[in-house]
Amino acid sequence: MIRAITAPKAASVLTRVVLVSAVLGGVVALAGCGSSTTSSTSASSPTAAQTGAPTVSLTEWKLEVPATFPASMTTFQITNTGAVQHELLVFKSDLSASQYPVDADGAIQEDGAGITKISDGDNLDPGKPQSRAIDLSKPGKYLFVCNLPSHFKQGMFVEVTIK
Ligand SMILES: [Cu+2]
Repeated sequence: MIRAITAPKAASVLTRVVLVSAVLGGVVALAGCGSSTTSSTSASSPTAAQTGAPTVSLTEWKLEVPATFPASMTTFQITNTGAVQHELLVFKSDLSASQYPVDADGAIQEDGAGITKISDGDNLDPGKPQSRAIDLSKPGKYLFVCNLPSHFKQGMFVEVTIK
């Protein structure tokens, strides 16, 4: 602060140069923008892939997530692109999905024998994304699943291996 006050002339010259550059730069940017609007519209919004966060996509009746990860504590971007509510649960277990304990309706018994629930969260309304840190620091087999009534039975799960 004090140093800036002792050199007002240098500062004002610099300011002018910066302003002129900004104006010129703005004109160039506008011109460039005008000529390329049609070709660049699809790349305008950053995706989760670009920011490095893995995504879990939920829809009827499918859950999409990469099947392997390196062991880590990872923040996932969870999206519901379907028309009804979904949820994301993560279990750790040596069992394969077909061996998970289920109730009479085919839903996973979330505190059943042989499986450990490591992540749960609010149900996701259609179009409402959720960001959640999930502890995948231990190597092994995991199940990413939507366990709303009948959703597991209809195939909303992915077996994930952490290495
Ligand atoms: Cu679901």
